[in-house]
Amino acid sequence: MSQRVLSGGSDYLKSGYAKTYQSTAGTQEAVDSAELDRLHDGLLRDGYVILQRIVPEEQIDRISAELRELLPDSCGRNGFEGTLTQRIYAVISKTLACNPLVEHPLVLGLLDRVLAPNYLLSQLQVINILPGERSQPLHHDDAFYPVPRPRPHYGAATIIAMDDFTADNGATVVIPRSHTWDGHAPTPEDCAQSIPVIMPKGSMVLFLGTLWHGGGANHSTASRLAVTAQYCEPWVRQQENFSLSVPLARASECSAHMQRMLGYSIHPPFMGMVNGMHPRRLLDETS
Ligand SMILES: O=C(O)CCC(=O)C(=O)O
Repeated sequence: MSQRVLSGGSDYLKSGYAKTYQSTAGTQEAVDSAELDRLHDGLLRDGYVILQRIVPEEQIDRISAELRELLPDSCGRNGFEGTLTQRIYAVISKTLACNPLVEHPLVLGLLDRVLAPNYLLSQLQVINILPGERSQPLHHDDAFYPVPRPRPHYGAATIIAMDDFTADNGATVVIPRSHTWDGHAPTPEDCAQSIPVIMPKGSMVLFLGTLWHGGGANHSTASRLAVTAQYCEPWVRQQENFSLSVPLARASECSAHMQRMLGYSIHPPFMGMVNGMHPRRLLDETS
């Protein structure tokens, strides 16, 4: 009896269900490819890159005003979330104000280069570090995928400054080039190499999931507001369960890029399918 074997190059493995619903991955507004090359080189070299003032100040102020209204009265539940840090979770179910930050063309352009097509949003949070907060334990974001380092990143993240990030108000701290490390945790000598990401509001830092970083201590008298979006490869589990946290009607209000990153997309041939079909069908059925 002759057995048939699925070939690695078969069209089935590449296209999956993407006939009616062609992927919109990589179709965002064009960005200057020379600028992308420069940023991409820096990202691969240092593990992070700062995108200076990429969101206009008026837009940041408008979004911040809305987010400040949504901040909870309570702070984090442990030293990692920060006992003097307010966090908004399930952001998309509460407001769409952060979506333009999540799908900024320059961010998607860079993610297109460091993650596979149809990468996903892994989580979206708002983080407000209050005066007196201690520094957050250093960590790397994809540490919960139990695959030993050194290894490629399984995700990437942005932290968007909604206030100026200064040396003393809780600016994110990074250890440059730590994305290439093996599995060791930062030593005191490594920690001495950490630097705060000082940037004006409207800027963001984009880093790979293997880069050691953390929220800084806030020694100032004002709070530090940030939006952070984490993205992941299309074949790992998202941290936020968007299928449950974002109702279909809400997802229908989002752009095609956001819908794709929330999970209305397929990683060929069929990761993400619903009832054997492309998940975008559900959005059509609700409209
Ligand atoms: O708030 C920050 O600057 C970093 C936060 C962070 O890395 C986290 O909560 O995982």
